[in-house]
Amino acid sequence: MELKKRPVIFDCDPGVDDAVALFMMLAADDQFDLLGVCPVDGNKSLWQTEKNSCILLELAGKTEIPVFHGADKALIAERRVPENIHGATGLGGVVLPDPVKTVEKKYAWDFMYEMAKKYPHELEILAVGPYTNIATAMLKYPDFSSLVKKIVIMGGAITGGNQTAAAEFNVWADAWAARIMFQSGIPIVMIGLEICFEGRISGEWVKKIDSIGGPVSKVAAQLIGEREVHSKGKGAVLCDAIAAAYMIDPSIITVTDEEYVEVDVRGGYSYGATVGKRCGGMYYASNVIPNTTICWHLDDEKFCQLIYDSCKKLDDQLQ
Ligand SMILES: [Ca+2]
Repeated sequence: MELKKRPVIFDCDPGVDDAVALFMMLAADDQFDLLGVCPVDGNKSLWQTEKNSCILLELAGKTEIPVFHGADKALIAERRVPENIHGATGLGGVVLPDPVKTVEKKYAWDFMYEMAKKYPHELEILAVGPYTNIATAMLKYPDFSSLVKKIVIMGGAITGGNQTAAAEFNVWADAWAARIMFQSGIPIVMIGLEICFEGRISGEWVKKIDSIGGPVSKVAAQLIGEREVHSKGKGAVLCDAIAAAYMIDPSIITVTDEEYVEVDVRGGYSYGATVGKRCGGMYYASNVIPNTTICWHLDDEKFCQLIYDSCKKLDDQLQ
């Protein structure tokens, strides 16, 4: 008997690491029913993240998966422009043809709500860009949060940010949206910056992925390889791919804890910081209910193997 697949939406801003995360989710088609891709303004402008989503789905031969029209700016704040670490197009130095595939007319938040109603208490969201689409669904549809099973995010940082000293990019880019999401009551699994810097992809792994030889593997190897070259031998960091890895095989994550996370939206130096309160245990707050599972450590070898296997599977499917 075929096991029931987990319904999931991929919310993203591709983005080099978003691209690899998407490949991983597409390859896990025995486990997931990937209902749709919801790009958002983030690493690049919305039109570019939408275009990149279509390009990547075409490359992987998964054009049947719809892409929905997302938010082109943050909920309240001015658009916050990121550092240019994903290259001019968001996909590093990778050059691919313009897509034939087009974006659906439906908005991402309306699609998310429809799917939450269709799969009550089953729908999972993997969110690896700013959380504007998700927060919009929460604001527009008051019962949305009660219907979603879980949100796995790449975002946040407990011990210091990357965009600012306090804030990680995805949260900083739309801190109000992040705050609404963390306070929604939906269980959140957080792949924060701390674990991202643990997941390192070496030059050896890049060569192995490249040697698979298919179109997906070649692109993945180039995307990861460009990061690896600049890592001074430490290995490429690919944050969003760790969030996808958690979805596919949570055993890759070796240490977690439960915390109550709040987002600072007051402005000033700590704007966009995710402040965690540890729950349970002797020295931790005992009177707060955790809203977030924070992932702290991972099995790096298993993580790299999963990226390799995912690329290989997609290329095998293309043959
Ligand atoms: Ca991203």
